[in-house]
Amino acid sequence: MMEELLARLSAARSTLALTGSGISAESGLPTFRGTGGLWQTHRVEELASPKGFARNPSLVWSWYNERKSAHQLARPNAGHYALAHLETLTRGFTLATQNVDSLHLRAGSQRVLELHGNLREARCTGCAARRPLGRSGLPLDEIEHACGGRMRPDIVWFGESLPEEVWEAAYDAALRADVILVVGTSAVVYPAAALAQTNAEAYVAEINPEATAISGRVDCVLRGTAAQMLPAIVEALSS
Ligand code: BV8
Repeated sequence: MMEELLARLSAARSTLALTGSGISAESGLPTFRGTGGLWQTHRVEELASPKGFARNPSLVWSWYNERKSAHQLARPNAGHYALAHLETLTRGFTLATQNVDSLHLRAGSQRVLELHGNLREARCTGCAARRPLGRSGLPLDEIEHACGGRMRPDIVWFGESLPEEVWEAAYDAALRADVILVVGTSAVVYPAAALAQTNAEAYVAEINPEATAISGRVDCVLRGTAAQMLPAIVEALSS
């Protein structure tokens, strides 16, 4: 399995990596659906949705402020750094992440598409105002905006479309990819999960300690963690 993946990566004119919360697990950040995941400990439909925000903006911001503080304390792990290194070793590399923790950027990845937004900024629901988030997010007494709108996390919630230019770039990268690495995602959230299945010609490799919704449809399964497998791939390509 690994040999063929290495050969394909070396020969690839274009490579796409699609990541999910699993790549940040070894940085100490909880995933969504795993044991102890955010969806186990929180009623996410109330928190990560436009309706939930409209109903109780302070509760939603308290949750995102908690996550923002955790992101600040977390550090990129060997998996994040390996993808940043892989970008320099392969041609036409694009990283599309579902994560909002900015750890890929902090690890030095350059071409990063944040499919579900990020927790670096808040934006107003009523006008074009945006503002950076502090280390612990947004003070709850600053949610209401002067225009009458509310500051919300710059995140894509369920039922919301992904940022058009980001989605177009990711979809185009998937169509061009000779190799698609799918790392640390349960592949249940669309349209992000579709990126792994859009291009029948691509060689798709999944890196995940557990089986996922697409394990039966990929060309290569590396059953291990991101911080184990990705450095091994980069090591082999660099030698
Ligand atoms: C959309 C942001 C068009 C918030 C998230 C009905 C109405 C409307 C839409 C839908 C509908 N029915 C279905 C849909 C589509 C819906 C969807 O996909 N629903 C699913 C749940 C069925 N999608 C949407 O709504 C999207 N928008 O479709 O727009 C539209 C518009 C209007 C009307 C109709 C359509 C928007 C999706 C974005 C939602 N936002 N989060 C936040 O972060 O707070 S989703 C959330 O799930 C996160 O973004 C997360 O990244 C994403 C995916 O989860 P994963 O990252 O995969 O995490 P998970 O815990 O699931 O898995 C972790 C994996 O890591 C596991 O496999 C585990 O084994 C592995 N792992 C663990 N440790 C490690 C590891 N791997 C490697 N190493 C390790 N150490």
